[in-house]
Amino acid sequence: MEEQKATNVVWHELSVSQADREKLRGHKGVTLWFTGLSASGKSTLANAAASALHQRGVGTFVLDGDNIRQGLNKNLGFSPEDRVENIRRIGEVAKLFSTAGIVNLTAFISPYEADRNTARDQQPETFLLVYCKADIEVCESRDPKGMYKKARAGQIKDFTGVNAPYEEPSRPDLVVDTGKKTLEACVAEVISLVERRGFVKAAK
Ligand code: ADX
Repeated sequence: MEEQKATNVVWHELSVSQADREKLRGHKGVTLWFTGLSASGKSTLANAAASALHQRGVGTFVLDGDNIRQGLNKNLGFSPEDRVENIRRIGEVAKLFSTAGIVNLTAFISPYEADRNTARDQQPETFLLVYCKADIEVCESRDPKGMYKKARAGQIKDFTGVNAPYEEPSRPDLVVDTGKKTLEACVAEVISLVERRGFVKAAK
């Protein structure tokens, strides 16, 4: 965890509480943290699940690695230290969204178990880890951005799965077989998880 640099800062209680916001919306805020290799289907699944929930009147927001790395985290690369900071910041942003009463879906490789645990510790009651499990061969055959090809050719260093590690989650809340199952089946599993855990009411 980052050290606290600023001194003389005092926490302000907000006048509208998380419970107030959740009552207004009719559902709770939660982070669905998708982890998995590049091209395992994290963004696709997060977006499809967000669309399905949105259609039911649930407030959603997708935080996506490739997008966040062009804004908030544009000063970070892919060294182990930068990936740690990437995930720490996203964890804090995700927590803000949960506090705001939004179902937020994060799509980051987040290759390190310790960092995912940090993100969970930032909001233990409102954090669900979804492992998008797809073999590297499947991800590599998809290769939508041509990244694996470049990495194999030595043009990208520290590329997850090729020359940088991916640590499989030891205690995910859900494992989705995004390598073999259809998108619809994967979405249904994600929706079922948020319903089962009581964040969103089951569809009538
Ligand atoms: S994370 O490891 O820090 O969680 P993040 O999800 O933000 O990664 O970014 C991954 C995306 O950045 C990939 O989908 C890919 O398009 C791109 N990328 C560029 N270089 C790399 C690299 N060395 N390793 C992994 N992904 C990379």
